[in-house]
Amino acid sequence: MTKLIHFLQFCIFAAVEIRKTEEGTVVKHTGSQYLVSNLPHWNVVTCVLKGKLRLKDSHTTNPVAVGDRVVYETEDGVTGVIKEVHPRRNYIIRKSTNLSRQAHIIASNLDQVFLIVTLDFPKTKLEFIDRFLVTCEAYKVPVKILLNKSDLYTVEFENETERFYEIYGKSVGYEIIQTSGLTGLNLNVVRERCKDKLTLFSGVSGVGKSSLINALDPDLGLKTGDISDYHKMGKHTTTFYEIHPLESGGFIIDTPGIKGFGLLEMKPEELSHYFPEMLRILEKCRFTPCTHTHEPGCAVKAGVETGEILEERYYSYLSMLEDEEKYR
Ligand SMILES: Nc1nc2c(ncn2[C@@H]2O[C@H](COP(=O)(O)OP(=O)(O)OP(=O)(O)O)[C@@H](O)[C@H]2O)c(=O)[nH]1
Ligand SMILES: [Mg+2]
Ligand SMILES: [Zn+2]
Repeated sequence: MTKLIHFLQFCIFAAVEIRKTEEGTVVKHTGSQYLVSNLPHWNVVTCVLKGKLRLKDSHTTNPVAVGDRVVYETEDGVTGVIKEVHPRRNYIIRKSTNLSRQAHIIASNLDQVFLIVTLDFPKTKLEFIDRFLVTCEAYKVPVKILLNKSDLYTVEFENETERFYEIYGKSVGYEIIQTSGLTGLNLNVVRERCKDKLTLFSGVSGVGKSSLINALDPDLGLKTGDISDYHKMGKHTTTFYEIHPLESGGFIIDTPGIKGFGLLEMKPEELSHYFPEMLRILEKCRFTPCTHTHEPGCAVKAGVETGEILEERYYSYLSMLEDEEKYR
């Protein structure tokens, strides 16, 4: 009997010994599998989620997102089970429409976001850009704009390009980098900005996210798609969220093109805090809080009159405010 007990004790001890607990970052999520790596190194382990983690958070469709720091158990160093997700430093989240109950975490623990935008093939709508930027501001993730496919913007786009710089560069204050995956314009600037950082590349389908990442590091060989001639829209080629190591340093997350971008619940009086150009002057409004719609002595409305706040942005603000009130 004692021998048996000793044998059992040995077995338990051996099992505990073999099963190691490790930490890593989720670098890809496909269906039920999560690839986890010990960043900044690149030893990838294929993991599944422990049952109860799957049910943990009913407000999001994905309890574990790319970028999450996780604790997992592994016996062979090749496969493992995720037991715990560390609290997120930050994240970017979206609802597919204003009506959807659940939200999707795009990625977490980001150093910065590059919003990839095009003026044509496809044309990125200002409404989309503004909603995306508001989310970055609300979740405190630094964001830069890459104005991509610059090779296409010949003289007929001169005014549009200038206006784009006036709005997002001069008035709001974001850094804008003109890029082209095709000609290689400013790729060195982008490589420099990506060094030692985890950068999310996001934007609508077809703006050239995967092509740009390939141009930054041709060894990655990511799949790219066409633009439909008729609708001038992308075809949703990238289907997974995935972190890639860049040869020149840093890590980039390629993502599927975003379709709709419903805002998350925020208080109407809070929204203008996420428009940097409004945030700078809103303490001059006579009333606090002010929704900058009907209140007398409103500094934001006065700013629209003088051109300090640009009309395009103010209209975006009003449309988001309306949505917030409609879907509350
Ligand atoms: N003219 C021009 N075309 C580009 C450039 N970058 C990408 N393209 C083209 O745009 C199309 C879409 O490129 P992708 O890299 O697949 O776009 P994506 O943003 O990754 O699209 P999704 O994965 O669907 O979200 C392809 O036909 C590319 O050849 C560019 O800088 N200039
Ligand atoms: Mg892609
Ligand atoms: Zn006001």
